[in-house]
Amino acid sequence: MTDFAPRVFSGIQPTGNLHLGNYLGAIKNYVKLQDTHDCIYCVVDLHAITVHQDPAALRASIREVAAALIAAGVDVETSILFTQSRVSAHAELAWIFNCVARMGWLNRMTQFKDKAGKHRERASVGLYVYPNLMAADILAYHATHVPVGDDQKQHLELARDIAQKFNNDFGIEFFPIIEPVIQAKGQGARIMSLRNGAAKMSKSDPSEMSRIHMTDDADTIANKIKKAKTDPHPLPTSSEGLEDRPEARNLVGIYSALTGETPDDICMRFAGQNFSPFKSALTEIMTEALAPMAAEMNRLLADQRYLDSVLTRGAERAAEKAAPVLAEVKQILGLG
Ligand code: AQP
Repeated sequence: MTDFAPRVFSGIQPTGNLHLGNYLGAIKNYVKLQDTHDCIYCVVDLHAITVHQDPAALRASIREVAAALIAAGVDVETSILFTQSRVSAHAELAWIFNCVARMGWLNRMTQFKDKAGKHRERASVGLYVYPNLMAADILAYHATHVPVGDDQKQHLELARDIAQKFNNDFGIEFFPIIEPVIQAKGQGARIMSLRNGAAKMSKSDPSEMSRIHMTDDADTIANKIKKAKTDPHPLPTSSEGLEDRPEARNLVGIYSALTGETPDDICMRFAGQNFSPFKSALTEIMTEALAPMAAEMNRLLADQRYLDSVLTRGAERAAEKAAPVLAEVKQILGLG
């Protein structure tokens, strides 16, 4: 088996409303992985347009994602931060992968079913083939590790299938087999809505009370946590007691992801009490974690020229890395 140099790639859609789930599920890992890996982070605007976007809002959201990543600790000198549509290798390789992936594979993607819902016939073709573009994003850089939330696991398995089929079809070991990097279960892998413990915290939830935004101030965080759905029972003595209590489990999971304490230790500390003291403590640690990032994000957002220059330089560096991979793919296929 060929040894591929470890390299991280991950992307975030500029669709507004960046939230605590994006931070704890993905961005926190982006920062950590920089210590050990060569990292490439991408604002995936071509993914965003699989559903209609207002052009001005999209432009603003691209800068918002860049500001969030820098504020969270992505170092734009060592890591690469750029916008997907500025590097044409993504779209070119995605077309090639449209010809590698099988219809049956895409038909199994649960995110397409969830997002298209009852209106499948009216969904864009882009939304359907979105996982092929995601595979291209990663494999254009021969990336080996992909930090994502648990919801992206199925798409990463598809990217592995595409890499494997391409390698098998041409009898070579050209693409690496990707490893997902996902937070521990119950500690950030899947943060749920504050209003419904069965639904993922999501940018597109119509209720702002369902999510904590990365830019929420202390009062807004306090209000959202105070109103977060719970149940009438006291907190249990161990995490086993959270099993059939999705809202309580979610809040303990958020606490755990923010502090690094285990859910068992957290339960033990608040055991037998109602949610009020726990919610106060959670509000405090959440504000402590998010406030400095929000302040830095706002500072960066006021300096659009700086953000645009980071993204332009990032695109140049990314294009340099993707070009030889795409050229080799074309050679392998017999194109040109
Ligand atoms: N609730 C979540 N818990 C943990 N991780 C999450 N991620 C998203 N939601 C959660 C992770 O954040 C990264 C960026 O996600 P994205 O913006 O590219 O797309 P998404 O998964 O579609 O995000 P949303 O918020 O759920 O948007 P909508 O509402 O449009 O579907 C990814 O690594 C994702 O796993």
